[in-house]
Amino acid sequence: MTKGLLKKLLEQTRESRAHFTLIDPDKTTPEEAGKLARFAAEAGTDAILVGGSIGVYEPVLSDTVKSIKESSGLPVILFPGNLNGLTPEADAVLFMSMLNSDDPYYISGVQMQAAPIVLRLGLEPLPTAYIIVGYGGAAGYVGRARPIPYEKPELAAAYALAAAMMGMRLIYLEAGSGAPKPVPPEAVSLARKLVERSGLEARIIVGGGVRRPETARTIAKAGAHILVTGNLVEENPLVLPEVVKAFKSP
Ligand code: 1GP
Repeated sequence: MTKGLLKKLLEQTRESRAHFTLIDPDKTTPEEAGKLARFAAEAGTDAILVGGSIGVYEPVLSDTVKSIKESSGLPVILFPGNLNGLTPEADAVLFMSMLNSDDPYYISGVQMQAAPIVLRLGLEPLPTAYIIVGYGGAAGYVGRARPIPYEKPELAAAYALAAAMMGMRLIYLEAGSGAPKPVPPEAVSLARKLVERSGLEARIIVGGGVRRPETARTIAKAGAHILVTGNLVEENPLVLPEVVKAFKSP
C-alpha cells in the first residue's frame, strides 16, 4: 500500500521546508476547489490537504479530490475529521491521533475503525500526531481537545517528543483554522529541539491562523518543517505566494 509519499516528504524536508494548502470541501464546490488548488500550485505549495471538521460527505469529497488532482497535478493528502473524510481518489491520508483529546475515540477509537478502510482504499497512511494549541477552532471543539495554553510551550514540546517516541513521523501543531493567534514560535522551537535531541526522524507541521509572510517566516525560523494554510487561499489569495516564499526561503 505504501506509495512512497512519506519517504519523499521526509527527504524533501530534511534540508528544506514545504507548504501545504488546506481545502475544505464544505466551503467550496469541487470546481472552485480545482481552481484554488491550481492557484496554490502556482504559488509554490507542495501538496493539497483536503478535509474539515463538519459537512464532509460523498460524492462531494471524491469529486473535490478529483478536481484538485486534475487541475493542479499536486499530491492530495486527506485531512479527515472522522470516518467520512476518506476517499480512494486521494494519494495519502494524515493518519492522525489527537494526542491531547480527552476522548479516547479521537486518540485511538476512530483509528481502529478507519484502519481497515484505509487499507481497502489503498491510501498511504502518514502516521501523524495531532496536537491542539490555544484556540483550537472547530477541530479542537469536535475532537474534545484539552488545548495547550499559549503560554505553556513546554507542554506542546513534550507532546511532540512523546509522538516521536511513539513512532509518529509527522507532528502537527494546530492552532485551529482561523485562529486569532498561530501556534507560538516557542512551542515550535522547543518541539524541534527535543525531537532532534531524541535522534528520531519526525517532521513538525504548523497550521492555524497564519495570514502574513512575517508570521510564516517566524514559524520557519522557529524550526517548522511544513506550514499549512487554509483560509488564506480564499480570503487573501494574493498574499499566498508571499507566505509560501517567506516560509520556504532558506
Ligand atoms: C487548519 O491548520 C489549518 O486545520 C489551517 O488553518 O485556515 O487558519 O490557515 P487556517
